[in-house]
Amino acid sequence: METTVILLKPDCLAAAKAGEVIGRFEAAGFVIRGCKMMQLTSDLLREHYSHLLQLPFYPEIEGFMMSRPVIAMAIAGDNVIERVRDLLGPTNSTKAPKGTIRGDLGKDVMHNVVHASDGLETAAAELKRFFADGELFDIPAG
Ligand code: IDP
Ligand code: MG
Repeated sequence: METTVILLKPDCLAAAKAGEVIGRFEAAGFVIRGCKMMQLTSDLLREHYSHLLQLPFYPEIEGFMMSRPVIAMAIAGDNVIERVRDLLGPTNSTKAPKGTIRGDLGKDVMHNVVHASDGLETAAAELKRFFADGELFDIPAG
């Protein structure tokens, strides 16, 4: 059983779509192991998006991600990392098929509603980055 890290981004909360997005994860059978609201900081984002730091639009991404608090979640299930990425669709919302979260709710490549871990190693690193011991629970499905 894998666990992945989700961030409901500022555009998701601004559009009052948190419930819809969480509902899609619950409908897919995933179990919520952790959930909290947080104001992201520049330091945390520079670590989280270290693969984008050199890009000219990095400051815009940081500004967007700090523009209001986000909801961080840890959700678990079989193959959840890949399956959640499939539910999201590609990074660019304008290229995401209808029926995916980004295709239905996203605006463009930056305003794309949800972050999700992209592999086993990043999921492990992100769990440590966003959740302290005691903030993650082992909850049986069903
Ligand atoms: P991902 O969120 O689909 O894993 P990443 O390449 O890891 O995509 O990029 C992280 C976030 O940075 C994206 O979700 C998006 O918000 C933003 N981003 C990525 N590429 C661009 C771009 O070309 N222009 C503006 N923002 C971008
Ligand atoms: Mg990514």
